[in-house]
Amino acid sequence: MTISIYGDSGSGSFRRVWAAAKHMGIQFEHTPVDLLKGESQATEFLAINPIGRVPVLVDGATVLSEASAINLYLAEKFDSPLLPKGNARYETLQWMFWSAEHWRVFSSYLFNERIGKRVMGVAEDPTLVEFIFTNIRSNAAMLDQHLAGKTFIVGNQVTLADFDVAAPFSQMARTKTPYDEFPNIMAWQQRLLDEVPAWKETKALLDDRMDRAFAAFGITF
Ligand SMILES: N[C@@H](CCC(=O)N[C@@H](CS)C(=O)NCC(=O)O)C(=O)O
Repeated sequence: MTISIYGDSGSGSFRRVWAAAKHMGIQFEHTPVDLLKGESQATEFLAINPIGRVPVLVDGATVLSEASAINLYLAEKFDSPLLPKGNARYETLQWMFWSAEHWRVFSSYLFNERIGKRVMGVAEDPTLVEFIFTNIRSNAAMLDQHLAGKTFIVGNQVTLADFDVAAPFSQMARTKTPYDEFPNIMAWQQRLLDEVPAWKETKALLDDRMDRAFAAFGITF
């Protein structure tokens, strides 16, 4: 039975699953959902995922949303080292939870403020952007320290934590987030691009999708 993953190739959340599934060598079908055409809110899509967001995985009777949950499902199903055994598993989960609650959340708000509002022709709120940047910088300072002398987030092997924590880099060129103030973070991000072909490949596809889609609105970055 073919695994289907629903998503828009411009979505950083979809990219987490897309890249992890490719990295694990899983055969799957990509079912496109065009977010800019509002397809995530269409009745047919809401019937699959009432939350109205991508990615969504359909594997027979299993229907899952939330990229981290999908990645955990796939890593367990295919017994992938992306979800290590022993204490490293709980460290991986620790960073995935941290990423959701304290890290990616600010990049999502920033994307809405900087890009979403631009599409709607509304000015960004500088106070809100300042608040977001303050939070990103304080979290990035801690992450930068954690990464000093380390190859990846957990130990010296790629795990699902790397995909979850690296996700905000998907939109960095467009949101102009100041991750470049943090040398260990930048070195780790480059290492992921150099050593994880699926991360590099999905970056190129995501950038292409975003650049073309926004050019249609007369927006360049
Ligand atoms: N917490 C979710 C976030 C999913 C999400 O926000 N997806 C966005 C694209 S990156 C989406 O589908 N937005 C469509 C909408 O809000 O209608 C996850 O990690 O999968």
